[in-house]
Amino acid sequence: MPTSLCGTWDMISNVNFEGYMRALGISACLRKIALKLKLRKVIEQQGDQYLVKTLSTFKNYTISFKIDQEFGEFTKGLDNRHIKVRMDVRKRTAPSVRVPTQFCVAFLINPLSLSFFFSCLPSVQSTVTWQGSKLTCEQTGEKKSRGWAHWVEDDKLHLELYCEGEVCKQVFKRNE
Ligand code: VL7
Repeated sequence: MPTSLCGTWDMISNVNFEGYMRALGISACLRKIALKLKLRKVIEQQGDQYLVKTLSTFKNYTISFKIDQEFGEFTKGLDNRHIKVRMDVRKRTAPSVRVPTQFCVAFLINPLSLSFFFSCLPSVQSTVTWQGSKLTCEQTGEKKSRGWAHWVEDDKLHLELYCEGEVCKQVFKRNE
């Protein structure tokens, strides 16, 4: 079993966050704010279930996942609107509901309900696995080669964030 990543970690360095955010399509204004942040990671684990929180004075972002199990990640407050609609339709177990055609049409042409519908779609499909001692995540979606890797080295938490050839390297020290 690799070294535990659990605990509270405070950022001590952040290299090429700018390039990573640009690759994600984050606006210049938001990038400027984000660059000034000292991020904190809180990692909790119960068996195969993980909780990873990224905290800052500006925004927080939390994901929870099981190792080797794909999940729809909605990157809320990060790059939100990058959508990949998956074409594989799962077998329905619940009984289907019939909705009057007029209602469907009204719903579909209503910009409010449309934007709500799209805001509920996950931005990426993510899978977290152990690659040796590195906890790695592959984020499949609109952006190519997107993901991240976490590992502990010299009692520091390391994080590499990838997107379309850009690599951001962050290092965190333990918060006692
Ligand atoms: C999460 C942010 C830039 C938008 C605000 C910056 C707010 C604080 O994916 C990440 O962590 C993984 C691995 O630990 C777990 O989710 C990094 C921060 C990257 C991307 C987007 C700029 C606006 C940052 C939430």
